[in-house]
Amino acid sequence: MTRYDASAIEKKWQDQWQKNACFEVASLGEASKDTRPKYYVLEMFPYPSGRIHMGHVRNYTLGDVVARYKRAQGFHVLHPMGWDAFGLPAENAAIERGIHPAKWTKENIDGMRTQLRQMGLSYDWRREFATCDADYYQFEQKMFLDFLKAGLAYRKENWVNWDPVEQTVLANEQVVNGCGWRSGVPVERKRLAQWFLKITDYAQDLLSALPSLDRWPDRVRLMQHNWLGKSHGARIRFALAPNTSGFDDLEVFTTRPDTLFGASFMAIAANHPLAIKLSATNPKLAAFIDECNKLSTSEAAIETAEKKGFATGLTASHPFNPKQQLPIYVANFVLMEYGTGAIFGCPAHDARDLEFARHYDLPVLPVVLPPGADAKTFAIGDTAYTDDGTLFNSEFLDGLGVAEAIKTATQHLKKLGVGEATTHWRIRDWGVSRQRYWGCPIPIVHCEACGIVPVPDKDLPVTLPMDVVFDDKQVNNNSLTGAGAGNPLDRHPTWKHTPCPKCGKPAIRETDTFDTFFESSWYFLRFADPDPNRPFSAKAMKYWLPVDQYIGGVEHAVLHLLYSRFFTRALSDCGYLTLDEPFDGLLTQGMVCHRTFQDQHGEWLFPHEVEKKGEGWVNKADGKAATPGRIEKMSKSKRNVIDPDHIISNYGADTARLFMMSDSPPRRDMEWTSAGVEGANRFLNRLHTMSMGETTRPLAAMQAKPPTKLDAEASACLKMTHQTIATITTDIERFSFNRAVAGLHTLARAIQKLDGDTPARNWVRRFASETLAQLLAPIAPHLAEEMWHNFGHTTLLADQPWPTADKKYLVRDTIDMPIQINGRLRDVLTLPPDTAHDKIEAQVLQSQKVIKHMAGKPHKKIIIVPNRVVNVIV
Ligand code: ANZ
Ligand code: ZN
Repeated sequence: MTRYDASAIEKKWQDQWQKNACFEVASLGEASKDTRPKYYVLEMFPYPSGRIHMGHVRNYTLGDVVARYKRAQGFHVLHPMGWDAFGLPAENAAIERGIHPAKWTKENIDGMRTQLRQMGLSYDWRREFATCDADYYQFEQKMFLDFLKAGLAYRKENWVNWDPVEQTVLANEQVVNGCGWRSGVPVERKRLAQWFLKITDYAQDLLSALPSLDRWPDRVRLMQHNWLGKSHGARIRFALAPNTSGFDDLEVFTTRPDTLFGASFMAIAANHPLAIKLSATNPKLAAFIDECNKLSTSEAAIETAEKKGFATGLTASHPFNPKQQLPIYVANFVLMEYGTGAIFGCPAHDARDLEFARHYDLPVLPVVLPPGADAKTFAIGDTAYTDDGTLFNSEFLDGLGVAEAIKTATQHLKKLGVGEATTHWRIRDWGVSRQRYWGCPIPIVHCEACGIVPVPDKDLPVTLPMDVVFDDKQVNNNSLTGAGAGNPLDRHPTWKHTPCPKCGKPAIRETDTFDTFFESSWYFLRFADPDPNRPFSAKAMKYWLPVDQYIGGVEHAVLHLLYSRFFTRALSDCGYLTLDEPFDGLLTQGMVCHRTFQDQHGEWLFPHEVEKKGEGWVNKADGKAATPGRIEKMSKSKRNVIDPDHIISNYGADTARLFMMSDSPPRRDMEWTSAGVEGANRFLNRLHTMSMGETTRPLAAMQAKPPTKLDAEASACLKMTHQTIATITTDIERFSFNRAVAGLHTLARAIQKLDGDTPARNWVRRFASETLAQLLAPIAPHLAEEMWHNFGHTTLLADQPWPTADKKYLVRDTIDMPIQINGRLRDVLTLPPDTAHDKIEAQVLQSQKVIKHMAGKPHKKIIIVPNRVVNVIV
């Protein structure tokens, strides 16, 4: 069989689609006059790192299947693409290779655009933009100033996560297991003045709206729920001895006021005002505080670090029993940024407190008795008891359950005037300042006389200077933020010097730039109306938003997806649009995996460096055995990567797209295999050959009338074609693309089985083959278009409506009826629908399996649920 020339065919149809502007969406004025219902499908836009990888191929194919399908279904589809183009790799390229970030980024975009075009994706390329263009980021400078006016942005000095490799601040969301999300090295703590966005103002709303996102994966909603982290608890003020360094009491936040009688110590954060005060006269404490400050603020880092404390020598009184004095420690596991920066420790019922208590030999008194345990003998060993139970050792709380005891204890505290119920959020405000060059400049001027001065509208945008010097070694101590290393803006001879917009005296520009998540928090709005004169119009938002289907990686569950929900609300409050939730449906695709291989020395091998030999694998280079390892997410470090270019040039984009969709459902991880690629390619070749018109299986003329009489085989093929339309339609609606591909295979086989040259058969063959091309089109659009052309059409398949199944063919011939005996499945009978009950009974009682399981006993009753199930009661 000769292979079809994928590269020629694919190029031809890509040119045709472009020439006919098939996927271009009219600008708003005309677009809103379109009578079709709108549908906005969007894939998370890529960072222009250089080349596309298989994760991109999967993501964009998924989006393209949805977009092409919806278009054929009669929707007015917006399907755009652009570039998330600010970020650190561009700066690293500048440092390592001396290329300007702008040039590096542009070249990468050009390369990747070519690759995406080769994939035949149905984008409206006229809407493309890169977030590093001043045309784009000018608008977000204005947004930031609007946020500032609305009190949604503020500047504050505080402790931040500092990535020592990237030389910049990271948001909490960007610290993974205590390490920088990109650099992978442990994050340090540093005190800096930073700009923040008040995402906490929206915490309750972001939480309350989660249940309404019913087309989002539960997993993502749960992650956001936990990230927002609302907890109910109490604030309690513990009295200190008079004249304790100017403090009267120590306020703590707790979720467990019920455990107060088990308290054995107090602990405060290293940066708690009391600790700082005490350290002024205590060098040892000062040294301990320094040590704590090296530890990152991330929860994971704190969880794994050894729990250490410094005894201050001070004590606090127990609120219910003022005679009991609790020693106060400065402890490395208490965060200043959470609650009040102070806790009471109850070792019996909190794991960290227990670890701490064992280390410093503090009492461990249990106050919650697990169900069924004996109060006389129950003791805490290595693990704290954190579940529900009955209070004991707790005076007036004894006998209560945990929830009741929390209420009672809180009421009591309130009566004493030392505490009250409160809610607490885990989420903190979003720190958006980054000490980097390749980002959007923060439009602020610092003036000695006037303080913080927003750049006036008439002076916007503040553009990045192009003449910068990269030198990560050079540290500038005059830096305004104190974090000069790594930021060429800081060292630029002129850029940062500007007259104060207010008083005209010499002043200095903010040299920090925005976190790149700033750009991705509103790009989906811009796509709907990329007008040079405005960020977007409210009218366009009303028409196109929300995004009907968003598709991307689950790794963005709490970063990008939460920021975007916040941004949409904040922009709405600033009058830009009227919308809360930007993404109506969300599909998070699984990873593309591949087997790993190692050579004799344990070095990783690329898949193309090995070949199968007998049962095992060998290294092509030396013929020696290669060790196959686990099937893992494709990653450069383990070399288990396949270059999409290689697949596209050898097999064509359609093969890559088809295999991507055939292996597993989109949400799950999939394994890329060469056998799978070969299989997909063989199938397409078969379809191509079929469409070339074999003489033994001719097609009826294009306009031929449907025959009045069909023989049994032709009729079966016609029926199966209609059934396939119905099932593939449902499969695509449910994103069961792998099932849709299986359906295509079945239909192709049925068509090939139908031979013979009679008018009836020729007619059915044309109908079935054309339908097959139509159903294939969202997944393998080039070959489908070629088939359409080979069948004699002069129209473009991309413009054809989706086929509809004729209901009269959807009636099934047989039904599988499960047969249960006393509720347990024992057999399945295949019967015509609506079989008479006495006939069903007779067949059931003849079933060998039923006879066996009844073991000679008579049946009491046979219950038949028509066309569903039969239950035999014995
Ligand atoms: C006493 C106690 C007893 C607690 C007990 C727990 C169990 P969530 O649920 O995450 O909100 N905590 C409060 N502030 C803290 C800080 N700044 N740094 C470290 N830990 C802090 O956690 C609330 C619990 O975390 C609080 O309840 C407090 O310990 C601790 F059997 O108070 B608990
Ligand atoms: Zn001034």
